[in-house]
Amino acid sequence: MPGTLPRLFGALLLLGGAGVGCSSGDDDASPSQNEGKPVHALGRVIPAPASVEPGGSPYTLTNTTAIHIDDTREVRAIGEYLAGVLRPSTGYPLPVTAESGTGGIALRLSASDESLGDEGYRLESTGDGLTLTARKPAGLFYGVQTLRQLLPAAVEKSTEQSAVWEVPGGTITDSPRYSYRGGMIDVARHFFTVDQVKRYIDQLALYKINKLHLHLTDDQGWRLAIDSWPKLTTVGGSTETGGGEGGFYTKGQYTEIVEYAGSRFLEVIPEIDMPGHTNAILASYAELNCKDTAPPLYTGIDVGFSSLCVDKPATYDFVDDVIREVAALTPGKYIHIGGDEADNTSHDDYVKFMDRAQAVVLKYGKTVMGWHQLAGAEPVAGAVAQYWGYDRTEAAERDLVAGAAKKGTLLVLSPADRTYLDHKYTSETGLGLQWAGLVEVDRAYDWDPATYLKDVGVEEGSVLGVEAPLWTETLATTSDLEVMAFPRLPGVAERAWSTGGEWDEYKLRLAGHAARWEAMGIKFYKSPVVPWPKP
Ligand code: IFG
Repeated sequence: MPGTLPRLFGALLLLGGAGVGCSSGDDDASPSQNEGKPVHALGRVIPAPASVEPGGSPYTLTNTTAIHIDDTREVRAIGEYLAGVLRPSTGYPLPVTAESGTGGIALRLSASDESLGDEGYRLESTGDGLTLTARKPAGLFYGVQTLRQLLPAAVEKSTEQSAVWEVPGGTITDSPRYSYRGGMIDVARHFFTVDQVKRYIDQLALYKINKLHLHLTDDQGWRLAIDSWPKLTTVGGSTETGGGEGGFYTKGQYTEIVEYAGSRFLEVIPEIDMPGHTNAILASYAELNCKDTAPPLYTGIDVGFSSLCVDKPATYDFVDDVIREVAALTPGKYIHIGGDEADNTSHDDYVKFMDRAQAVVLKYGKTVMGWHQLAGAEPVAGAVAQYWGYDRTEAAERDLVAGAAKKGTLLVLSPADRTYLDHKYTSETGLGLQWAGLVEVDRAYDWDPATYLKDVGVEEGSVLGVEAPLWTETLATTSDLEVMAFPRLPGVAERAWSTGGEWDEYKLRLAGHAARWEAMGIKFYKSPVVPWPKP
């Protein structure tokens, strides 16, 4: 799947092509050949931009640089966000001003270039100033993420650094391949606080991810307060895998996550996993069990043993109450109803349940999302199925998904042996699972969402996007999350944003990001397959 442009710039990076937007005085060979000094070439951004035209003089930030904005709330917020990144490390005042002025950094909205779409942007860097132009605020936000990566990694430090704050000269014109670019965090197996989720949101935003799928409920825990069923959290939220204290979000805290994600242009997609993965529900309310007896809370890591009682009317009162309250808290388009591993629910019961659960989601004005087992029921029009198969998934299961796609169900691709960030890199990796095999950094990158299910007849048009799930059976801390997400997350984000791209070129860009993660205090796995700069 040859991506001409990134590969071209990879080669130039290696050859040190003069004027390839490398800032003056910097060695522009690949990181592994330039003693690890960062290479500021326009072509080193992740995800790879659609079009990169290096040339002209670099733009250098100084203590007189201002951030010029259109005088709207959204653009001002993006200007302040950018200043928030630049001020601590440069020590410059970097005023954000709606007053007209030349030079400096300009953030402009303009409807003139249709080709930029809702999330695209143009970045123009010249000796006289740097201009970011977009049709929508999201595009400006993504342009800011690119701008960050064009500055020295030290810009990510939270203390003043002495560096030449230079952006290579040239123009980047960029927009995403897929509109659905997701990261999932499983806060059910292990609970993660609002601040821990916010930190992950910031990391997802660095790589232009625009969906945060929150896996809020599972056998081991229920993590969102529901007024009409309070024991879901007081009982169901009281523990977690391994027997820890668990936890849950109040409605206010969930709203805080939603709003923070929104300020980074991520839409939150809450998942209420049903009818399987429901032990926390059943342990909280005896009356929701077929035999009116509640099972004990569960702190292990088995799957597939629990099922809601499909024939009980109370079950549907529960589903209606929960979806109603979650929908009221969720400004986004989707509610994810899970549907995976309902091994203790008969096929007929599964279909019956998913019919009724989907109808409730529609009743409250949301779009249905579910794991791809939804294809075995009757996906409603507009439903999105999240595919989590892998190389050993049986043809019959893949055919089922392809059948649903042919009838209009859109797919979000999360192949477990490529995008499951909870999987071990190698057999030496202490954390993580490996039921789908080992997922080294190159394996997480080396696949093409457009053709991944082509062999069962899934057309490119059926693919809505890509998502990287981070399951937490074995992950309990922020550093656990980060060492599994980095360095694989950027590669999945590139599969979601960019077209093409080959490992041998990408790995050079990826290697250059180590200095950024170090500057941000992000713990990452120094995989031997990546040519990290020499210390
Ligand atoms: N499969 C389960 C998850 C989690 C995962 C861990 C899905 C859709 C294995 N379901 O992935 O709950 O246990 O890798």
